[in-house]
This record gives sequence, C-alpha cells and structure tokens, in this order.
Amino acid sequence: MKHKIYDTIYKGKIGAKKAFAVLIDPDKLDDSTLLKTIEIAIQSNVDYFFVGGSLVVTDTLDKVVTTIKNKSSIPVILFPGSPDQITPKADALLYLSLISGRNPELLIGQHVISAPFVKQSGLEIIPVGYMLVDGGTPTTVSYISNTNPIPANKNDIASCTAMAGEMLGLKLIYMDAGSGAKQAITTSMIQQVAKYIHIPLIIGGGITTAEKAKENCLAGADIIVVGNAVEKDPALIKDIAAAIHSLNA
Ligand code: 1GP
Repeated sequence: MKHKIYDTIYKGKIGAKKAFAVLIDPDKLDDSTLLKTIEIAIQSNVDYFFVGGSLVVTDTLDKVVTTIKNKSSIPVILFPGSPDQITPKADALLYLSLISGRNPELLIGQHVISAPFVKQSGLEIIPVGYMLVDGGTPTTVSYISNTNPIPANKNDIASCTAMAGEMLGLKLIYMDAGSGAKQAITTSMIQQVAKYIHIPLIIGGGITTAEKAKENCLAGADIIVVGNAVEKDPALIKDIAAAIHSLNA
C-alpha cells in the first residue's frame, strides 16, 4: 500500500504545519480558469489540489487531473462524489465513509461495489471519516447522499462521531459544511473535535476569507479546503495560502 501523501499530511499534523487544499470541481472550471488557478496555486505554495464534486456531469475529470499534473508538482487528491469519479492519473484518493449519515450505501455499500476497481487504480488510498455539518442551507451533497448533516451547534455529536471514526481505523476526519455553505463550521466545533482526535482534521465548506481560514487553523484544523470562493476569484488563493502558511513560520 502506498502511503506517501498520507505520511506528509500526518507529519504536518504532528509538526503543527497547516496546509491549504484548493478544491477543483471539474464541471465548473473552463480551460483558461483552470490554467490560471494552477498558476496562482504554484505561486502561492498551495499544498494540495482536491479534485471532485458531488455531481460531476461531464467527463472532464481525467483531463483536469492530467492538466494539473502536467503543469505543477502539487499533489492531486481525488475527493469523489461517487465511485465513478476515479482516475489513476491522480496521486491519491480520499476513500470516504460518510460517518455523519446513516445511509449504508455511503458507509460501506458503494465501497464494496467499487473495491476491485479502486484497488486496480494503483492510487494511494486514504480512508477518511467524512462528516457533513449543517451549513445553513441544503447542499448538493446532503441532497445526493440522502443524509442529515450534524446540526451546527451539536459539538458533542461531532466529536463523538470523529472519535468513533478514528477508533474504527480511519486515517483522516473531513468535516464539511458542504460546498457553498452559508455558514462555515464554527470554531468551537472545530476546537472540540480537534481536542478529541489524534488523526489529521480537514475543514471545508463555506470558507470565503483568509481570516476564516486562519481562524479555523488556530482552532485545530490541519488542512483547509476552499472551492467556491476561489472558483469565483482565483486571486483569493494567494491571500488564503499566505494566511494559513503564516502560522507555520
Ligand atoms: C466542499 O469542503 C468543500 O465539499 C469546499 O466547500 O466550495 O464552499 O469552499 P466550498
């Protein structure tokens, strides 16, 4: 089993080195915006590209990953909304189990069906406890996954869910308010979850400013994911990266 990317993420956590992942939804970026985003990401020392979406309706996944790999050395990690969003051209796959929900298909069912294909891909597989948190608006992911998010003020449910995920052997916890969330996850929930787990914590959903990204890192996030806001304004990548990396000095 490959574990290079995970080792880097884990070492980052141990060394309190905060990281920034730019989320690319292959459906949403035209060629020139993708190239511009890659260029700014390189200049800003972005740590990872996450690629995927809850509903990828075009067949551009392969092309987008190939373009990123050709133009940069930033690791590309698949963040798939469904088992068909997989390409061996990426570096790693977030193998998501939706532990905040009670939909057996997304806890284990789809994994069973796609297991041979996933294994054959040769990708580094990173088992992730994926937790949806209410971001104040129904998101594509909550609709598609047919699950209820964790209520935004229920920190205990979040920390117990994350602890259970860690004890089940998952290697990362990804708390997500959903793409385009009205309200990002609260810092108090991040603090509580970070306090109770030892594996790296990824936070995403509705983060639109450098200040918020930094605040989340100070609360205990190890990796911040931003999609929507940098899709609208790729120049924001520079500010968010600088804010997150300023904590590593
Ligand atoms: C969504 O965590 C990601 O799954 C990022 O969310 O698009 O709102 O930044 P945004």
